[in-house]
Amino acid sequence: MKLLSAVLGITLLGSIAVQAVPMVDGVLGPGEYGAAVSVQAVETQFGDNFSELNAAYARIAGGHLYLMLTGNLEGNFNKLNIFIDSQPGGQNIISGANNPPNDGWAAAHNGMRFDTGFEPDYLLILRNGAGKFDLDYAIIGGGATDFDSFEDVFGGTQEGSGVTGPGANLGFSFMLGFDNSNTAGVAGGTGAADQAAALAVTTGIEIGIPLAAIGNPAIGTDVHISAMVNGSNHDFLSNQFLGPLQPPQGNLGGDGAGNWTGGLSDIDLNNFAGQQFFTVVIPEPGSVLLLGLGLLGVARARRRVR
Ligand SMILES: [Ca+2]
Ligand SMILES: [Ca+2]
Ligand SMILES: [Ca+2]
Ligand SMILES: [Ca+2]
Repeated sequence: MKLLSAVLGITLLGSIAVQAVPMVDGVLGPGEYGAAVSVQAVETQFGDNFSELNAAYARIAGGHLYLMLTGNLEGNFNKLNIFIDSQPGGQNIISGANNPPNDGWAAAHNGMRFDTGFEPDYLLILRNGAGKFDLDYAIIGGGATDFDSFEDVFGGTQEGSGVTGPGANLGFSFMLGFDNSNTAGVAGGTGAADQAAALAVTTGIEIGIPLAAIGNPAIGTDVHISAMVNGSNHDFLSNQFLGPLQPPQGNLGGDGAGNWTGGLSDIDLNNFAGQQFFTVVIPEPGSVLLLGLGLLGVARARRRVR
């Protein structure tokens, strides 16, 4: 029984090391997430410590997808756009006509093409400035009212944490935290990022997204996510994407070469090396418990051998 007790102890420690659910406060806390699911590969040309995406962390727990993107978002209403591919179908090429009109995103994105295999179904838009932080949620390919806009989530400040009320159109509530204090991470430029520095950043944007808001993806589903910093009119892409662009790489702008063209119709992410999305797998419910039972099974087998 000694070995069994020891294994039980280890299993218990393992359960304690991973918290039940992350605290959505904009800080990558101990035990909240596992290893990064994506790390920045290129320095930022959109403002060092103003607009940079250092790394992404994800966790499925309590009916939510928790997402932590370490870095900064400039308080000039630059957009952090998070496209989520969690259902069959979707728009590999964004349509300017067949989308909700919120924040003017669809008209500006008309014709933008994602990497082959990435067909987003949902979009979150995050932005801050003038003493407030706003969040938009939209169904890609949805009708005129298939979105909700949540203004001033933190109640009069650009940083903090809060929970939105249920959306007036679609009824979902989102948890949101923003800590913009990072002064390290990737440097300014267009060269290769210092990935160790990127992984050392523990502050930024943290979101709790109800799984129901992304169509309740089935167990075992690969949810693909493409996050990027865009200009304040959705029409000038930075070089800060997760999954990352590859160095050397400057801002994409509207034409992929850093020029403003008034829209993103010339952007085709297939023309840029690597996948500008990352993957989160929907786990079995109670997989931590199953891991514990598995360890017990191993312990019992070992006892029989002895
Ligand atoms: Ca946290
Ligand atoms: Ca930096
Ligand atoms: Ca899809
Ligand atoms: Ca690509």
